[in-house]
Amino acid sequence: MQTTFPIATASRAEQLMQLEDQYGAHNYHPLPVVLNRGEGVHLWDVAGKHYYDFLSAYSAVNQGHCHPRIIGALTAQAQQLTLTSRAFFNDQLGAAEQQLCALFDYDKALLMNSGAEAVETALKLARKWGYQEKGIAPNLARIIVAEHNFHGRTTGIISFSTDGDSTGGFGPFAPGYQVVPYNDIEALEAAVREPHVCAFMVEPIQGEAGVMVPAVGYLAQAAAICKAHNVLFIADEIQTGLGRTGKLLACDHEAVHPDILILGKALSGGVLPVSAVLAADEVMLTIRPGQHGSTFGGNPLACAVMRASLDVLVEEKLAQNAAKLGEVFRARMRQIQAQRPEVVELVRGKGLLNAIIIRPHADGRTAWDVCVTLMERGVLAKPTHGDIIRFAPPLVITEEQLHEACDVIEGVILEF
Ligand code: IF1
Repeated sequence: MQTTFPIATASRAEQLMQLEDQYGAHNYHPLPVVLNRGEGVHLWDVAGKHYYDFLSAYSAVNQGHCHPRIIGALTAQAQQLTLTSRAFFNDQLGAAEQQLCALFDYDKALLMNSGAEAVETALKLARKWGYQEKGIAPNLARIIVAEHNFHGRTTGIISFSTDGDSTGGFGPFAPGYQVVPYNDIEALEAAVREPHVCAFMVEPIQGEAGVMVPAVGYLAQAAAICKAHNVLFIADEIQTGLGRTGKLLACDHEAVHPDILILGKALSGGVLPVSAVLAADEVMLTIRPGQHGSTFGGNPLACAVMRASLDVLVEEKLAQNAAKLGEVFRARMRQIQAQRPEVVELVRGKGLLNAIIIRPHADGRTAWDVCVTLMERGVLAKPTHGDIIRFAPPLVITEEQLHEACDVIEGVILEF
């Protein structure tokens, strides 16, 4: 037996980061913080230091970390039954599907796991509908998507990505997609006229692109144009849904009812990968037994967790809190921008999905450096595209906590 005596006094955090670096694939570049506990809006690192979470695992923990009611549902169901496969019925799935359909006003729900799987499911449904209902000739169906989209990482989905990092070195790509500029109604109208088009898929606010909020009316007009041309309107609300933007769905801001709705992330309160696709019978029933599925999709554990997660969203009025505190947050950020316009170029967002654009400092420091200083002062946020910082705390945050975090952000930016 070999006993090791550490000579260098690397901290536990440094050792853990080194371990990931050595044994994990290098497909991420995290901020140097090692977390081991979460509760509501709070996170703690391995040294016990406290942080406010302003990323919420990319909006998967809208209900806050380790929500007692969701963890209660998880542990109770985990001791009862976790997975049966869809070869058999289970006593959790039907009620979970019913709750989804009632809450979002659809005929049917199809449960998957990751967001990307739900997107793939929606694309398959749209094609099937295109051939069976719209009468598109075999293998010619086309799906319109928006420039700068982010819908996931599968080879199918990256086939219509316009981001070089997502696509570079991963070809060949699947045909059948057409990219139009985001927030451009004329371009969409020209594209959907083509008779082989079965669907238009869009993020109501583009998350990865940097929280791009389209013009008021874009979603409603896009949905109307799709309807006029017998094209399905697919909303990817994986990131924007479930209260994040101040309504249950971002589409609700424009009273749009997508033909296919895609949900993920906060559907489980960040506890398990749970995603769902919702549609009317006319669309959903085009897929027959054996034509699509998943080993874990709709498992009893996921269903129990999802039901508790939806209950928490509704009963704790998290969308309302996001709407109210989003206004407070943007007002604070605009005050900071007014004081330091040479640092903060722009503030944008809806509800508690917001971003600020940081002008790079003459000495070369960027949004990354702002995030590192924020981290040192106890606020965790993620830089993206070099100059954008996304701020998206759990929706359970209180006004007092929000102001406390804004004070930190203000201090860091005023000193930048
Ligand atoms: C990563 C961003 C967020 C999504 C929308 C589908 C998916 C996502 C609108 C796929 C996932 C993620 C995945 C994560 C980073 C992330 C992200 F920075 F890319 F934009 F959230 F802000 N549709 N978004 O946002 O869902 O399969 O991951 O469950 O590193 O890939 P998934």
